[in-house]
Amino acid sequence: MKILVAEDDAVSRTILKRAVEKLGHECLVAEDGRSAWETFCAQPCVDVIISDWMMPDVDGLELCRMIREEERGARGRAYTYFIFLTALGDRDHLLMGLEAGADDYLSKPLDRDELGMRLISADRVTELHRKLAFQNDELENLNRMLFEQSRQDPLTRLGNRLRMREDLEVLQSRAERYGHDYAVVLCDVDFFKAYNDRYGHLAGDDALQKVSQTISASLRGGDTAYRYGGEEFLIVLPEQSVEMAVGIADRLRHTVEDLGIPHESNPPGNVVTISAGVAAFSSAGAPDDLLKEADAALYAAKRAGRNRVST
Ligand code: GH3
Ligand code: MG
Ligand code: MG
Ligand code: MG
Ligand code: MG
Repeated sequence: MKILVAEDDAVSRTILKRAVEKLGHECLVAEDGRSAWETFCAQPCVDVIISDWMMPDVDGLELCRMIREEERGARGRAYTYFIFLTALGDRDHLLMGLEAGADDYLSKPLDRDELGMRLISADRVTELHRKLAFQNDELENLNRMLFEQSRQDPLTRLGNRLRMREDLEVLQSRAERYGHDYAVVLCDVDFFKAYNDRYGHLAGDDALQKVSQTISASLRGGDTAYRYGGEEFLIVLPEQSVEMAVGIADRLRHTVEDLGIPHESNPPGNVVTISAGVAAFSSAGAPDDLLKEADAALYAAKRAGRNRVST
């Protein structure tokens, strides 16, 4: 273990350091509370602090409180086992020390066997803390992973409806509060049922991946595509008017068509195409109203012959 000894008395300090090193530990020393604190802060990890009580400036009690405070605040700081040095008959100090967050105490004058045993128990406790911290990290990683997975569509790797909802809520409140408008484009692959019937479901999956990749690759930084449903994608365009969104949607429509994925039942070009409906934020509506509007526009695009953009 890495052990920091804080002791203002030079003789006691040397004796303690020798004893600690003889037990096979690494020993850092500080001649008062302040320099102990500085050493502690400069080290990524100190397993044990053995601290005298009476020291000039920052005493042992204050040092102990500072350490515990630091552990509560700083993320990733490992637990430091704190042992007070107490002179015989120092019961009140001992109680105050334990209350301040000390784990254990050592009585003065130093008993080497006692020191050895106290450090064994320190090792047990710090080991437990390390394991707990490790498991906590693992749990946090798992949580992050689950959070991401629950918001991502596995086939296209686009955000799913849940992520879309959350993002739209944020955009909506920004639009309402600060007047940052946004537009949405609802895209739908044309005659996709027929595509599956003709080429098979796996080829259908493949086409959806290609279309979604092409769409997200064609978007600018702030714009986002989501998988809205089966063969439907929603594109969210912050700070865009309807007119600009129509321009973007039409460009996307062309890009998908240019992929040239054969689709015999989609005349006249006989390649996979999309239709799109565009709607923009209006101060009156909620995200749902906007989606309804985009859906109605999409329906109009389908009725007008597909492979086109409507508002
Ligand atoms: P329209 O031009 O009017 O949109 O016609 P459509 O055939 O595309 O519309 P419809 O809603 O009738 O059919 C959608 C099809 O999309 C049906 C469904 O099997 C297919 N689909 C939805 N999700 C997936 C998927 O993840 N993989 C595959 N392969 N097909 C899917
Ligand atoms: Mg002292
Ligand atoms: Mg160990
Ligand atoms: Mg559809
Ligand atoms: Mg369709």
